[in-house]
Amino acid sequence: AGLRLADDDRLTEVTPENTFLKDVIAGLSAQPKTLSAKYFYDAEGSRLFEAICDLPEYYLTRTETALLRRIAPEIAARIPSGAALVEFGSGASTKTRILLDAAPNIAVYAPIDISPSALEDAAASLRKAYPDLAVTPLVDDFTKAMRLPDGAKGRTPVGFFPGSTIGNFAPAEAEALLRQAKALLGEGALFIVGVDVAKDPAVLIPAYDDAQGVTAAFNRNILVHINRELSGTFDPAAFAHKAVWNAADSRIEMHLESLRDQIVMVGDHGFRFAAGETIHTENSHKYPAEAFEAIAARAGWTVSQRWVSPQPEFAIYALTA
Ligand code: AVJ
Repeated sequence: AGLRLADDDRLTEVTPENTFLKDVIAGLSAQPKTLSAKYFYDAEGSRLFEAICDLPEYYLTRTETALLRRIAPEIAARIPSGAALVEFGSGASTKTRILLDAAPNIAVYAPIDISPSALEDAAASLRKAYPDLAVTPLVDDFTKAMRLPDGAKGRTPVGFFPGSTIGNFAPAEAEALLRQAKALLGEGALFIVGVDVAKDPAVLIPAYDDAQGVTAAFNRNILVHINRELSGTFDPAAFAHKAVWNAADSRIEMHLESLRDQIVMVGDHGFRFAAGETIHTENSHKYPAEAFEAIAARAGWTVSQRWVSPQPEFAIYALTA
């Protein structure tokens, strides 16, 4: 259900639009109002996210990239020849190239992403840069993907889940996701997971509230996405971007705060906002190493190795099933 399958170049759009609508109606009917972070990633949202990755304040991407470059030979040594690299939430597939360069014995690259445009662009540029690599993308919500992309069949799958994307999920959801990934990748599989580490809020807050306002535009773009796809009437300028550190839950939260009393339509559903009322749009959980390792263990994985960058700390884990 809801699978959007890739053929050779164009990815066909068979999104269950009503899932998006149902989720938005439910989220805006809840108290407090909430929207799922996965709906940031239309074409513009994917583009804005790539711009975030280059911001001076957003240490995550450059820190993880530097760490991955350093440890890539160690990871490559554990990847069997002819393996299929399966990436969850692959976006522009930039970090993937580090693994592909270090492990030319990877035969298949099977990325899963919710954004057809991002996946198409990434697949095209990877096919060009790695002519011997089979690239078999799958457009899907990776939390719902019940099967591996076609190209991974009959190959040893190696999972790759970088970027601290897992931080978008609450600990119990992260555990369920890791358990599902284990079922998908199978017994004996290697799973490489990148996770941001809890640190001083003075470092965290600017990473999610940058001086140029790119993150603010990314946050508001979820409203533009709703307007376009679900006939919404949001005025994005009537919502302020907020990034807050929730110490009790060890997470950065993003919210959109209504700047006035207003009523917004989504299709034929109306939603009332009081001035100051917020929509909770994202959680980015940050884990001390022991906390993440406990979750991975509960999900049935063995933590076989952990690498942590110098400050600002970012962790990459090698899990084995
Ligand atoms: C892609 C989920 C890892 O939480 O840091 C970046 C998304 N949100 N700036 C993150 C994001 C605001 C990002 N993840």
